[in-house]
Amino acid sequence: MFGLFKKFKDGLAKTVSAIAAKTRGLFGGRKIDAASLEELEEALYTADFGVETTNEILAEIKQAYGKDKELQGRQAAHLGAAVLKRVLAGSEGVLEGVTGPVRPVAGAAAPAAKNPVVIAMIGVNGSGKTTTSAKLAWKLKQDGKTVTLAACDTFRAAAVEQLKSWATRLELDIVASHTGADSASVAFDAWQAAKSRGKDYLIVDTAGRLHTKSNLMEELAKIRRVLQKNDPAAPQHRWLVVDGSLGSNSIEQARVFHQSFGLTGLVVTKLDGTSRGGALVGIYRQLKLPIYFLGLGEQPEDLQPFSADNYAKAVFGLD
Ligand SMILES: Nc1nc2c(ncn2[C@@H]2O[C@H](COP(=O)(O)OP(=O)(O)OP(=O)(O)O)[C@@H](O)[C@H]2O)c(=O)[nH]1
Ligand SMILES: [Mg+2]
Repeated sequence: MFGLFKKFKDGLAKTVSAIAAKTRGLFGGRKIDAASLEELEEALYTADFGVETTNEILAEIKQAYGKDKELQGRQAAHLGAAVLKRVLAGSEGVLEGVTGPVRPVAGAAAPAAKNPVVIAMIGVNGSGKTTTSAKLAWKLKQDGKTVTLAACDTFRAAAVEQLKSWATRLELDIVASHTGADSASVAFDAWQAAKSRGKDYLIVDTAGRLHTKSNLMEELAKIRRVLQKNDPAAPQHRWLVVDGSLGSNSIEQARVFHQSFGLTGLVVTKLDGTSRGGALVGIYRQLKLPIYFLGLGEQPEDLQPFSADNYAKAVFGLD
């Protein structure tokens, strides 16, 4: 648990230091006063927590300060973290086998005809889909699961190579075709391969697309329809991979993807590279989609299951 929390703390360091820089060590031991409340408000805006969440955090701390003029910064930090956890209630996506229950007992008869659970990664260009697909496949493998990757970004030259090179590096199973191939038929073939190889998961990496381009959004729908020929339930997971450094600008984009594709969850990437790590709270508030993973760096182990508790504590410098 400690290791996991450290990942959150390190990964959110830029957001945390943006807050610390504005609050002059408030959470390190100062007493609360009118000036520090203003500093905190500004810091929360800067970190992109948004009006609603910022107001709720401040209201809670002001109320406590109204009752106790000796209120310490550290107590305020606990109050702030509690508000975040309350706002984020229900936000933790749990992918079975990664953060929770698991593999049948060795020797027990496995269901012969099980279908792979399909996770489709979708999102705008450069949000982190390919990297997340590879990292997640690696994580599942570490967890004792079997996985096939489907290289369905046949659009951009080098996209297939990018996923293949991750697969080689991390020794992952992959189904790929050539640039320009029909992405839906790659998805179909990959599903068949995953099924015949008895894999637990199929992770489908798709091409980046702008939510405003209807022909490209239609291509996603086609991937889904074709997968459904194999299994009407597929793809069980339809995750929007959101670039966390874009802050709250991602909300509108997420809404459009959700409308046209029926998202089931989110992955927020690149949080290690931004001081706007508060944005995921606004994204969750607006969409109420569970957040499955956070991208907290470029290494495979930097993809971490989302924990509201660790996130809230990291933001307020608690441990
Ligand atoms: N620091 C950091 N970089 C990341 C993270 N996730 C992805 N990246 C980087 O972001 C860049 C884009 O990632 P990709 O996985 O290629 O993004 P994509 O969504 O597949 O891009 P397209 O296929 O072009 O739409 C790469 O340089 C990644 O290494 C993260 O969590 N932290
Ligand atoms: Mg990609």
